[in-house]
Amino acid sequence: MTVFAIGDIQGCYKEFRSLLKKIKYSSGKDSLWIAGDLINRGPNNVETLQFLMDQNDIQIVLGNHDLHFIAIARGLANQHKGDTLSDLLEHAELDSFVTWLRQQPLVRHNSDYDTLLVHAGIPGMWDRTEVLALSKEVHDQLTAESCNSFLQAMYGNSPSVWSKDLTGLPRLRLITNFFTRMRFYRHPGEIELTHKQSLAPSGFKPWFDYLNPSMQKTTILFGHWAALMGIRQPNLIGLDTGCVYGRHLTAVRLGDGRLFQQQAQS
Ligand SMILES: [Mn+2]
Repeated sequence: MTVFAIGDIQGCYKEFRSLLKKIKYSSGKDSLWIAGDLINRGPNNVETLQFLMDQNDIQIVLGNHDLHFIAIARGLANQHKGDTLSDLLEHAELDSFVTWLRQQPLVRHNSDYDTLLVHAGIPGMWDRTEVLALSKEVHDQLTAESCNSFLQAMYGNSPSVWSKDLTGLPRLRLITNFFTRMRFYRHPGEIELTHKQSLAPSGFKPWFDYLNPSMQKTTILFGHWAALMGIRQPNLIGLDTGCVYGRHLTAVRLGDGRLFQQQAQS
């Protein structure tokens, strides 16, 4: 079995299938890890989800676009300018798409490869045990019957400073923002959510400049930040290379770390 980690597909189904051909992915034999933002902004969201849901060995984490889609599908938000979710929202299988996505976590740890898979990043103030516990707090909300109050409250940029004493919806919103939207961070616990490029705003640094000491041997695989163009550092692999913006879709083969890319096709 070979494990391939793939960045933000965002409904770019043609490129996704071309990339799978390029890496000689074999369903039933190989494993796919997908770093979130499976859908939105690209053209073929239905085909993308149907294919992913059909794979035997697949590990998904949720991104901000996936969460946004769940909220829209449950009538709690509207499509934003540039969203392309109508193919899913008007599809007869809408309920099964939403049910499947709601089962997916925000962070996954794999002990065979000592890797963390996350959409945006892992802030430096949390050790691995805390990361998995906090991810589970949000996962428990999403899988609960009463997930609407969380989905309605997850939007927004505040609070921006973490405290163990935060409770309720503000706590869940900040945890979700760290794992699914973060780019810039100020140690020990402040998130910055307005800058999308690669240059840090004053006082902040890219989140991965502050790795928790418990992560020294752990590899973090993440997506979300297309402007980094697939950054590679020891124990850090950025997988989002902006396919939906006309650049590339990227896969990394775990084990030897080899990189494969598919150029955007249209
Ligand atoms: Mn994202």
